[in-house]
Amino acid sequence: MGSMLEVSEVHTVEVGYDEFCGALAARDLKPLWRMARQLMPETPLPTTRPWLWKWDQVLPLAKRAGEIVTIERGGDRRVLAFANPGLNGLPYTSTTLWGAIQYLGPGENAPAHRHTPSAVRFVMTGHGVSTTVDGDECEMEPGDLILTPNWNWHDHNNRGDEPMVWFDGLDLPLVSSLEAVFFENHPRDRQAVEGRNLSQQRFAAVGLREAGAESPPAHSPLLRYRWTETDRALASLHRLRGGLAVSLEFVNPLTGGPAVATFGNEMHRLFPGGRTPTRRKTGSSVYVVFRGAGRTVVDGMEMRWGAGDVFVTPSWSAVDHEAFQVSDLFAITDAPVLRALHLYREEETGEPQPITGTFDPGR
Ligand code: GTQ
Ligand code: FE2
Repeated sequence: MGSMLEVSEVHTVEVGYDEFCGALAARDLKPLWRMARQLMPETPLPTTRPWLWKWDQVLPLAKRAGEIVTIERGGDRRVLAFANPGLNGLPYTSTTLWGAIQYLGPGENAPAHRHTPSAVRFVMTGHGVSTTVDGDECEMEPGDLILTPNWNWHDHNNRGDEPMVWFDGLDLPLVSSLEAVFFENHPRDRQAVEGRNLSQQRFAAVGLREAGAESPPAHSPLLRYRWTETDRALASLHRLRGGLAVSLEFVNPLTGGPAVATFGNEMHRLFPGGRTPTRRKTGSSVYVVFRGAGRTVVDGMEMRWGAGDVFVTPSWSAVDHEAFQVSDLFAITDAPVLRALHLYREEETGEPQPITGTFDPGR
């Protein structure tokens, strides 16, 4: 074999174009002039499709998984991923976000492990479950948001007498595309518990924390964001602002930055009275309807939702919402990543977008 710098064969201008393209392919080269438009579209061309998963269709399947798939047989977790049909069979909800439903029956334990993708749990239904996060046993109630940040040990335990269903949000697709996924099983199914709801006790009130605590850890020191607080904050914000919608971001109380570095966590309260202004933003969002009913229009397609439904809006899609009754939507978004990389853009499109079709959940 000759040296890398040795030119073994020189094509002349007489060589036909097709043969030339074949010669490029044989050397693992690709000409930009054939793909410039796809590589550099004027505005983003997401492969993530707007999609909707109905609670009425998903919950029975999660229940059946609870009956026929033991935690051992299903691996560590009884989880059904919301797989976006635009992503070539990948189990991801958008190109950057993993959204899934997790079902844990009475008496069940999902064994302790840790991984570099960060996760959040947004509790939909059930009582009596806790997730232990690095020794802190975080109780879970409907509407609570529980963080299991990057490389924190976590195990889920149902000590109650009913199943719990929650939404899992992870940055797995992003961390996977960065080829930075690490995983480790804990030597025991359950971690030793240092205390219950410790992070909350250290942050007993907004803006107040235990004195003398260590300097900021790598992740939010608050691991459980209680629904009672979120609900109160939404109500107070709406008293102040009024309007069709108020939105909260879950933040790290030490830094004011995102609660999780790699994806945003938001809570939206929508009020009946019409459609919100149409907006586009870079980055995808996965919404979880906690309560209420309404519709969201994404690039002209109407998605009608109710409690427990999950839907995804792709990057740069035109989005507006309308609540038919007061509605609370939890959402994860990759906006913090885009912001950190100076890629975040947002605009209001002006006119309400025309509705060109309705998503058919019966498909
Ligand atoms: O509960 O630890 O949806 O590790 C995906 C990966 C949940 C979990 C998921 C996980 C978990
Ligand atoms: Fe996990």
